[in-house]
Amino acid sequence: MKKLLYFFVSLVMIASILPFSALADDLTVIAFGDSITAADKWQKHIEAEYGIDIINAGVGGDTTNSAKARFKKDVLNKKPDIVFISLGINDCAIDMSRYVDLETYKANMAYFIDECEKAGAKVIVNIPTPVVDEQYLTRHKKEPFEPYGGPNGIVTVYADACREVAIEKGVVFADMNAYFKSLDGGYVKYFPDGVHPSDTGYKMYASVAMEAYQSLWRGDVNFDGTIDKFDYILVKRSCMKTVTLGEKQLLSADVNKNGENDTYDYILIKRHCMKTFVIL
Ligand SMILES: [Ca+2]
Ligand SMILES: [Ca+2]
Repeated sequence: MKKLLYFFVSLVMIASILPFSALADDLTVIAFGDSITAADKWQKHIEAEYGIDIINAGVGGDTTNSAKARFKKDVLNKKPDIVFISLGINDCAIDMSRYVDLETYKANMAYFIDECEKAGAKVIVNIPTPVVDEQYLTRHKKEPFEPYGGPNGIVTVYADACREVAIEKGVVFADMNAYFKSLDGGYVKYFPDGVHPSDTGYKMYASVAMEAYQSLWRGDVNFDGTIDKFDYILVKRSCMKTVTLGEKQLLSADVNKNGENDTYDYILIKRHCMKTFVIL
């Protein structure tokens, strides 16, 4: 009798899970940014490796000001579920007319985040990558950057401001700036023209972006916005091979980030539900 009851309870639970599984393959993901995004290279790495299609809404040379003019058309009107926002390097080109001052940059970033969230989308902010002064200065005047100790000095100021806005707004960010700067042997070799990543650089960029993407959904395997017993059951059954999870669900299910769907994952989800552990 107990077994039969369990069977029916399970059926009800699975039925309530199924519609969300379908949703997993219908997510509209947009990358909104400048030339680093317009090149469509980091997105292609994500598509190839994880099967996640990303709409390219990048325009070369864009600042947050110029991108604002096309934001509604290129982002909001497409009804996105997830938006990567990747802007800032052109804003801080202090020697050029397109320069956007720091306060305006912060206000624009906050505006993009707010509008995406109002439209029901989750946001991932890609913190601007560092630049290589020597190559950068072959195309820009040197003097305006001197108060900042060079072009990368001002990029760092904008990257820090970008991170602050993301933290203030409570959205996920992919810290490209900190990541590249922390590499053994430095970041210079990954930016051959001083600004745009090399093929390897784009691959690294993609892995940092993907890490942020995964953290949006970690533990929330049925994508309903909460981590609860349904997620626990899904992951446990996936381990028992009585349920097959989609690719995106498998990424969300890997709570302990070891690249596998295993016992630890559903134990952590259970502990999260019991409030003895917090999935970040
Ligand atoms: Ca859930
Ligand atoms: Ca795992």
